Amino acid sequence: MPEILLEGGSMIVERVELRVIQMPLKEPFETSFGREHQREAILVTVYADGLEGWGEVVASRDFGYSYETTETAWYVLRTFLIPAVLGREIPDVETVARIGERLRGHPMARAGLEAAFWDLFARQAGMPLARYLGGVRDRIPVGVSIGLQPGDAELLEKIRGYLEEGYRRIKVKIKPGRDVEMIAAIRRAFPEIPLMADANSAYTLEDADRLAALDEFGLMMIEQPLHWDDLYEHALLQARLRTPLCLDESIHSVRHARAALELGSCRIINIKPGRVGGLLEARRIHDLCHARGVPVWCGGMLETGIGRAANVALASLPGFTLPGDLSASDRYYHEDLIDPPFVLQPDGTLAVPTGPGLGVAVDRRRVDRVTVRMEAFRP
Ligand code: OSB
Ligand code: MG
Repeated sequence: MPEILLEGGSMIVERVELRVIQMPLKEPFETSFGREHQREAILVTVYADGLEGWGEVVASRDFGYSYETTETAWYVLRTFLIPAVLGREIPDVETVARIGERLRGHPMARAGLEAAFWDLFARQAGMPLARYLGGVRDRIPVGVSIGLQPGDAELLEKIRGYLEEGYRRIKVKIKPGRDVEMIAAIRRAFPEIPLMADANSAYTLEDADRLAALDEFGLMMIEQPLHWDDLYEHALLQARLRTPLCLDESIHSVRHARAALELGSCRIINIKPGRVGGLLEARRIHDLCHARGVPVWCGGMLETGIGRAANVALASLPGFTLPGDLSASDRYYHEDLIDPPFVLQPDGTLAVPTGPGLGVAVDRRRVDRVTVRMEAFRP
């Protein structure tokens, strides 16, 4: 009997592991919705076809950015998603995405599982994930997202440090009371730098005049000023601003993206695979925007190197024309989970890994050290 080769990437899922990890951040990260001292996340490992694939679930311990938390994602993964793939023959990533779509929500849980399959299928094909996705870049221009600081002096100091390291654009967090005067102070110190502000839904339409006062500072964009699932009021606001709006929280799918562009809710989109249910939907949003000439960039959720590697691969697609929130490993963590870590290149870029799949080696000893909960699933 000739050996039966499973062609076209089909694979049978032999085992899945979930781990909750807790990674101490080098410094706390504060936004308008809260302050994080350590990054809690779930790592998903899928074993199939003699290979392993890794994905990161970017939900946090607390809600705030979205309704998903580590606990809700763990529940959804172990109760619905893992049983749907375990022991089954999976022909392609689209199948995993379709299973996830039946949930009508919980995008971060779905995206973490889907990412592990992207890693697996790209490895099986012997290709770097970036190329497997259709990426064209080998270096990704990156920026840095700076959390709210105790005062302007601390913020200016941080900005100076990151610019010296070579970051290509600076994003600062704003909220009522820490906006116009703070941005004015930044512009006095750094008149020319590519600068943007992210409000994480801290404002309402009643603040439109205050937000319009930001027009004079030449910001690249204002990210997500209004309610986290709103498109209509952002359209009303955009009509009153010269500065482009960029949506983050409000874009959950390619349908939302299309609606936002048709309504004029934004002129730029921040794409995060976790927020939209996975890399497949992220790529659909990219394709839509690319076809319409709308710039996109890859957002971040303080990922470890595992989630970062997937984001870097995504950002290698041709429409990612703006620097992403994809900073080097040492901007977040003393020690990343991958070896080697992501390092900022002298030209302000991250190099796209060239090995198969995510193209980064997961350091299992480090993963073990930060794991606080683990469960393995077999058929
Ligand atoms: O709104 O983009 C955001 C981090 C956690 C949750 C939401 C956001 C962020 C960031 C940091 O801005 C991006 C990064 O460097 O990973
Ligand atoms: Mg944001």
